[in-house]
Amino acid sequence: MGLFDIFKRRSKKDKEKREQQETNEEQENKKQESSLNDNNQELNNDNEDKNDLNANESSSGNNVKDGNLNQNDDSHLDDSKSNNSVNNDTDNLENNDKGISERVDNSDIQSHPEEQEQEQEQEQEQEQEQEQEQEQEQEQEQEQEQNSDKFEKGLSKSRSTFGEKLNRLFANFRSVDEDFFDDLEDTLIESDVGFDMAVNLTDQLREEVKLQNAKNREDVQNVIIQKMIDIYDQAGNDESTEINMAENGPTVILFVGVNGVGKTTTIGKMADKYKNDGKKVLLAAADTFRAGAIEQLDEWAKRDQVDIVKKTEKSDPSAVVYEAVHKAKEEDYDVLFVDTAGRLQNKVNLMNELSKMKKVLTREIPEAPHEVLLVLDATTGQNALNQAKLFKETTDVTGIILTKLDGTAKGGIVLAIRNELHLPVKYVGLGEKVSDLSKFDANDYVYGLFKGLIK
Ligand SMILES: Nc1nc2c(ncn2[C@@H]2O[C@H](COP(=O)(O)OP(=O)(O)O)[C@@H](O)[C@H]2O)c(=O)[nH]1
Ligand SMILES: [Mg+2]
Repeated sequence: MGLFDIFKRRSKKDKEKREQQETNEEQENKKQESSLNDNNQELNNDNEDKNDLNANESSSGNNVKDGNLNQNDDSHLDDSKSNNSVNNDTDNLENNDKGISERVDNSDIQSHPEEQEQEQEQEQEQEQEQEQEQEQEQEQEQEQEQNSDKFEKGLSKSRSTFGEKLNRLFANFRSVDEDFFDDLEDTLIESDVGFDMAVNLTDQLREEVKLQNAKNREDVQNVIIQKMIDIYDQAGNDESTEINMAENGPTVILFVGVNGVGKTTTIGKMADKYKNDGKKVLLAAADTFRAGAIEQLDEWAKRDQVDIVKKTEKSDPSAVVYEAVHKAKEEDYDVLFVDTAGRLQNKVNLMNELSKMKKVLTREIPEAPHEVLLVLDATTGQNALNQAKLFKETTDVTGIILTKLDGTAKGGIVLAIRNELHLPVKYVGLGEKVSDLSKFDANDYVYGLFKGLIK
């Protein structure tokens, strides 16, 4: 089954879920209304009961039984007083009711006190265990929700604009003519799916629309969305978004990319994640070009409470890497993150610098680096793609980290990366805070982009 079909099913399920939620809410409202009515009735009944009780009490003499009764009454009077949240008559009356039934239970307890106590203790323990389990489950659910909420919020700008643009295009649809395909091409280019892809895609769509003889708006829209998703799906075959971890010894992850894209920030965020997963993390400040860059990574190391290897400004980056990988091996670190400088003024320089670092790494750990993550700033659109091509030519990039997705309306870049670079996006940056980094789920993202358009 193709991705488009999966998305179609998902879209249908989402719709059903929404409708179900709405009916549930309606039912809940109705229930609340009727229980309010019930409560009122109970209130009346209880008042009658209470009157009866009072009548009984006053009519009987001052015997021992009555003494108990009064004591009990006093104690649950105190109970209800101490319970701050009890502030309406209904609740008070219910408490009184409970008091009365407790009193009946008490007489049972007196006949087999030890057995009852044991049973009660066991019950309490079980209840506590159940409560704990429920709390844990709730926490997990909340965490998941928060994560996808953050993802949703961070991406809402991309989604609305990409979706809106396509929507506008379809809304203006008159007929399948050259003007329509010109508009489609413009829309795709504006959304940063990449120039080549925009042109290719439009050509393929022209064919497909003809082939399927789509004429009305809905048919054409469906053909186009399906084709885009299919192309995206095919381009992403055997892409893994997992970070490749070493089987033994330290995993070395090299971060490359031009200045200002967010390498140092991403290392700070990722180090925190791995540290919280119980990993022993080491940072290497191999961007020695500016003192500020070393200080910035040092700040993150302090904040994340992880170790760092650094030297003075302008020292040889490979010397920093050497010291770091040595330390990582000797002292059993799990992960080593290497921050690098992103000077691009000369491709040969860049290539030399990166290959020197790699040589130093492989001498200590033959499989290292286990990942070379290229950091790209999503707000720079087509520019980011050009950078990516250059880095791909100079070094073996294994994955992409796409930052600043919170600040861009150009979500189409994700399609372009997959179609033109054939590199998996592994993480996305959704803000400047330590928690603003999410694992990337490509299908979730693309589903989000097209969600409103799938018919
Ligand atoms: N809004 C936003 N800002 C980011 C993100 N990632 C990094 N930044 C900011 O981008 C700027 C450059 O980041 P930095 O890590 O120094 O880039 P580097 O030169 O590649 O190391 C800093 O101000 C970061 O706070 C992100 O995902 N969203
Ligand atoms: Mg930096």
